[in-house]
Amino acid sequence: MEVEMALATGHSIPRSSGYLINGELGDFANCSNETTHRWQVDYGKTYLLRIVNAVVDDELFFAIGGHNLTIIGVDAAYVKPFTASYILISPGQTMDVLITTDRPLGHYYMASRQYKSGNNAPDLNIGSAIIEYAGEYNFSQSPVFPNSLPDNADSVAAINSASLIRSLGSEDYPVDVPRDVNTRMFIVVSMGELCTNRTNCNVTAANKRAASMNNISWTNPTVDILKAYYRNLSGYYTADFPEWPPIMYNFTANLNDPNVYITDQGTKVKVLEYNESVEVVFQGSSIKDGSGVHPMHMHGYSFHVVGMGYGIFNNETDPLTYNLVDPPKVNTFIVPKDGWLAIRFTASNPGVWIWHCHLDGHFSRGMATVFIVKNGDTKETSLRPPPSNMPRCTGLSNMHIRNWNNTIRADANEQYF
Ligand SMILES: [Cu+2]
Repeated sequence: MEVEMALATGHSIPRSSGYLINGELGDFANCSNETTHRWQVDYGKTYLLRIVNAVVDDELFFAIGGHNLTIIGVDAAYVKPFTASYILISPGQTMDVLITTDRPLGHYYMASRQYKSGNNAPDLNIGSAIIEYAGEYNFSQSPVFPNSLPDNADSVAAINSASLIRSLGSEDYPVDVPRDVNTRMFIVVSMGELCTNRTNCNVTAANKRAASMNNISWTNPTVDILKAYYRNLSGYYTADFPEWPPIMYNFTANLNDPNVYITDQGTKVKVLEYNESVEVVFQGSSIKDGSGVHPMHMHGYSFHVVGMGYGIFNNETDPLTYNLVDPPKVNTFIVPKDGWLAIRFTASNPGVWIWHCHLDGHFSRGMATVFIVKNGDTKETSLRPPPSNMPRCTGLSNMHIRNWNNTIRADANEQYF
């Protein structure tokens, strides 16, 4: 309810009371140190940790007292192993991490802390769990805390961590990053203000905070796009998502100019041919004091991160720095605060796929769009039709699917196909 009210009124979504590790707040929360998650390990072994950031609206730093982390996989793909004293992990991102239990017998904290990239106050909560070595020993001190856990606002630590990720890119596991690009898009991800009518934008009371891509704030249609597309139903979306922002401006300046912050609502999609190779450069923006990272997440695909940098993307010099040798292949990656991210993918998975910032406070306000990828020429390269026994959503007449402003857009018992 609080979230719905915040979205309806344009305020920030409320914060949770703390960060959990395997369901427990841990020793640094006031109420719960008796139930802190504990994990017993044997000395001299190597353990695999599968870590997912399931936090709704925050990037996290994560570290383990006294132990290094060896990162071997990201988003279910192997990476060149690298060792670090902490990681940055985005909402929705997954990491496979090895730790070796070669420290003195004792107790060690694993701990997570928010990476605060925006201009709001940091969340000082720490989520923690305890690793306990098995065996006979006297241990009376507090568990060892990871001093390597970066401070909340340490953007250098955050971007350094993200930039260490590389795909295997070896002879046995070559990269399949597109070298020739058919379609290029430049998408500015920004905060903004929504008008009830773009021609009447100076009615301040009617304005609402929005998040957008190329000044389009995504609006859910009343009929799902997958259904509308494959059944040729018109009127539910338009295929005119812009490849560029409406105007170019000083993206990293905190401008307060309606020409750049006014945002349209729309259900605008980008249509791609089967197997088209696509490059998208996401440019972060500071307008409306909205600078911060955006963990961009794509459904239906993993994409290659070919470049990342601070400032405004330069389309002549920055492509010269692209990594086409061992770019990470992931489905979520951050656009740095006041920076840019360049990704490439081949549109080989037909269907209707949403792209969105994985911070729910931004996603809910419209930082999303949809790619429709057309079928190929063969049955194997085409989306299969829905099965004849596709269940209908019945008996859920009390459930509604809601728009961002809390109005009801559809009943959940509407048949999907
Ligand atoms: Cu975002």
